[in-house]
Amino acid sequence: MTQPTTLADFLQDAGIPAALREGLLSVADACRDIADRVERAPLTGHLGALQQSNVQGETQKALDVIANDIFLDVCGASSAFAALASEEMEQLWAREGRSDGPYLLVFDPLDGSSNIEISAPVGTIFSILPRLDDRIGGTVLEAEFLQPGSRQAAAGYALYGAQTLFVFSVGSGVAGFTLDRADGSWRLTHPDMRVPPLSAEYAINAAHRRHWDPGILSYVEACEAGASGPLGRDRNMRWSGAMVADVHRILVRGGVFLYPADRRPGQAAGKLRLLYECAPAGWLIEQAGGRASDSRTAITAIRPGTLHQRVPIALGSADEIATFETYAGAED
Ligand code: AHM
Ligand code: MG
Repeated sequence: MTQPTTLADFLQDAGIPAALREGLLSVADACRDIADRVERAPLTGHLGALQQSNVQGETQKALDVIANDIFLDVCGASSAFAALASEEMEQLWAREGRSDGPYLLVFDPLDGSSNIEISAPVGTIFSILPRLDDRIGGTVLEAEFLQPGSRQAAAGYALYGAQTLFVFSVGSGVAGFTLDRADGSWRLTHPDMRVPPLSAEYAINAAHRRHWDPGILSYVEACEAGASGPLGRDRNMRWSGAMVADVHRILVRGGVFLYPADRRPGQAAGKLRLLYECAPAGWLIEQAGGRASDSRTAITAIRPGTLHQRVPIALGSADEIATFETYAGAED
């Protein structure tokens, strides 16, 4: 059997700017290194939590910090990027003398890291944003990162699961590559990924049901009612604990993923972060024919006010998100 196309060849043929190609290859290199560290974590003593928190007040795992450091080493050295920002760093990070990079990189280095010690899937999410021409060469300002998802030059994720995958878009569809451990190459295995329009699967952490607003509750009750309810179809629920794994399932098998706002302290805008979790995931789903919404507005239309802003999110098959909005968007 002929070997599938490599990531480098795919990017060469895609006709995208050389700097974007270089930036994407550096992200893929970082993800390959992270995959190795995730796989070897039980052998290297890196399964557990550290005695420290990140800017969100969440306990950091050893691998959260290791994965973040890999991004700084690998992508921080790429001439594509003038500065980086991540879930694990309170402020942006810029390497001295690299302000001429035309792009900014934002990322969640290890999404779903509570899955690490149970050997369940974890992932990396990233987004590449353009700098304005008249800013290139100047000191990077935080305000430059605060762009709506519709402005992304590229976005994607790596999934460290049964296989290691690298899935991304440069604004013309979504393609997925599998890591070939034999030679370390990424090979095109999922060309032109499209969200299937029909699916019977929904994903929400229903342990928080008592804190939901009425619109969320009535949508989930409609899902639970199955064929005899208003949505007219029996459903299954799936919740992986890592958004990357849920987004990947939706790209392959359809369905919806919900992380709504709720009435718990600190959850008034949900849990997930706009800039480096929801905007890239939402843009990918749109690129694959689906939709992502905060229940009224497209996720990719929302301009972040801060680096670590949270946003409620529903993403998945376009028709199902439209149905969800009729329940959740009509609540006040
Ligand atoms: P993290 O970036 O700190 O890992 O948090 C994000 C994760 C998502 O991957 C996942 O969908 C969600 O948090 C799970 O939250 P919960 O523990 O409320 O089920
Ligand atoms: Mg994380």
